[in-house]
Amino acid sequence: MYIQAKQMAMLLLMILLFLMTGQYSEAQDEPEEPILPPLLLNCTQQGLTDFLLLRQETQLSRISAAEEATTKLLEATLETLVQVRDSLNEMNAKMHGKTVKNLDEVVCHAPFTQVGGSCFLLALQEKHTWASARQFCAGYGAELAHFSDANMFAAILGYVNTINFQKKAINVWVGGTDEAVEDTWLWVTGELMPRGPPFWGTYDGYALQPNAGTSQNCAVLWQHDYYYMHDLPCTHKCAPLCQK
Ligand SMILES: [Ca+2]
Repeated sequence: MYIQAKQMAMLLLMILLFLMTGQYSEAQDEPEEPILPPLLLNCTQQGLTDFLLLRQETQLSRISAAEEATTKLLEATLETLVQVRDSLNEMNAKMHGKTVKNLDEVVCHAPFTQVGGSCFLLALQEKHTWASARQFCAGYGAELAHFSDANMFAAILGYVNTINFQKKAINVWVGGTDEAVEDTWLWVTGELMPRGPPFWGTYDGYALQPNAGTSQNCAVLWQHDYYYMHDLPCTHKCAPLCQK
């Protein structure tokens, strides 16, 4: 026991001297060489690994921060674009509403009546040839009626039926003719007239108008066919439907 204690005291003394002098080296402490060098190597690798990991973490952190900033920028841009889109939609709706409102605000002076955004006059008491009816309208600064929109045509039929509520057998001149070139029907504006239904009617339910060749070159709203258009000799006497 005494020897072992003495040996232990010597060992402790050596360790103490080693710690105090700081003279330890791989060459000087041969007994511990097998243990310490690997530990030193491991520490060096661990330190390098830690350093690389730390650097990667820093880089990842920076990338993450940059991505977060980019995401916030994209979100802000998206929000701005949504606001721009909504503003454009709102402006478009306002412009559309203004256009419709303007159509409703068309002012027609008597004896003209506002129909579908234009001013019309059906002179039910007047009886004219087609050319004379056109002159009659010109006296009001107007033209014989011309239309290519089914909604406008429906509005005109409603107006004609309102004026002729007594359902007198009176036909109504509109501003269409194929006098210049047979079967090329033009409005007085020079525009091509629409063909077929719902504008043109039928004779006896099967003969689609116009169908009378060169003998009939002027367009009329024919009362016997619910005022659908028919061709008629331009010399017939009918009531003018003026538009301006
Ligand atoms: Ca004709």
